[in-house]
Amino acid sequence: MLSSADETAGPDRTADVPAGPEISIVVPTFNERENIAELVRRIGEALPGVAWEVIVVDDDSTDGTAARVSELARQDRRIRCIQRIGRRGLSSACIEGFLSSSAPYLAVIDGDLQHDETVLPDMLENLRQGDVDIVVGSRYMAGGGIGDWDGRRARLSRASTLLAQKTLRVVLSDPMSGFFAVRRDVLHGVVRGLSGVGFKILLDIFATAERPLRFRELPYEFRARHAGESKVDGIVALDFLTMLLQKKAGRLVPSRLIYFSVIGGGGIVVHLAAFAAAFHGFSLAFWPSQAIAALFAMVVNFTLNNLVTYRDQRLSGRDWLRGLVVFCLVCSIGAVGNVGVASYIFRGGGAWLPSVLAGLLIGTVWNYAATAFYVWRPRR
Ligand SMILES: Nc1nc2c(ncn2[C@@H]2O[C@H](COP(=O)(O)OP(=O)(O)OP(=O)(O)O)[C@@H](O)[C@H]2O)c(=O)[nH]1
Ligand SMILES: [Mg+2]
Repeated sequence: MLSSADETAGPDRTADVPAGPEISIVVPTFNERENIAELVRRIGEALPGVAWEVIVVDDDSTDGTAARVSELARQDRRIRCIQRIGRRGLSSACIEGFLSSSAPYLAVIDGDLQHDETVLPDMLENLRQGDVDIVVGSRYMAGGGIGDWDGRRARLSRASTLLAQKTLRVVLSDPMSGFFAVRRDVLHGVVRGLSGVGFKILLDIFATAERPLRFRELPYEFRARHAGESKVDGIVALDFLTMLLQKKAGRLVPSRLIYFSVIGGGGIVVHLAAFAAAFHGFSLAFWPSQAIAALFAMVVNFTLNNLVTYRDQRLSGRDWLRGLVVFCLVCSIGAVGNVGVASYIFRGGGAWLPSVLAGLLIGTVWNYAATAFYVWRPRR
């Protein structure tokens, strides 16, 4: 129980309060429950005498990763967990982990023990020397390696490395590496320009920096995953291409609008196919065929946008159903606006093609803006 003096006093400046950590090691996780204790143990073993902390940024894993981290944190104050609800994304998780740190040095390491934590002391020492901004673990330099990847994965990795090096003119041997340590001021200098999309945070940092970053690469051998499953899928590849595009083209057109429009365009094909099936296949009358086709196209559009365009804030369960209903309502208003604008321009003497295109433009922008607000409003 506090005395009244304790209640009014501020922190006791004379007490022996330990200073903050020298290095924050950010671990992005999604379903890594069985790996995290071993990872923290190995980090501790690799960094004796160093004031480190581990910040796990967990995207609401279904296997109880965050609860496991909290258990560990109750025994060791150098461990903490940021739990993000309704969000996904390795890069954005790293950024949020970095921003929660007050340490002068920041590192990232995967949660599945594939990165070699024994390289961390060397990374830290290089940053302490002060002649580099960032130290990168590389699988593609002498002494490094990609472990037991099969031929297909190895070829894909090589190809994306080459693509990243050529398009963004990054001279790193392994720009796709997810294992690096960076000075705090360097990270804070670029953080507002990061795209934060997908898996490739290192590439994002290099492509965003206004001056060339001074870097050093240290080799490491990529290990086999300790436990759990990989999260790499086709969408990771799509995210990678989006990030390259954003870095080349700037942010004039949001990547979500591009996905939304492409999916919307594909919706016309879906509509025609569904109409043909209903009208010719099931011999329904014209208007029910058209209504079924419109509804079907909207459900497909909603599903694809939820899977791809808004993959970082995917709706599920009851939210999915609610989202679908609102999506259909919003897009119906968009369709009325589309027809109204096109007819107005056409009646006013416009040629048919510009009239139709103007209607499509208005309808798409409305659908995009209104669904972003009413269907996938970010929970931040
Ligand atoms: N917070 C967060 N972490 C993620 C997400 N996706 C992956 N991760 C974590 O990022 C790290 C790398 O993901 P992995 O699936 O192992 O990807 P990888 O190492 O490139 O590929 P594999 O060799 O197949 O394991 C792991 O610690 C994952 O748990 C995500 O959406 N959010
Ligand atoms: Mg992995």
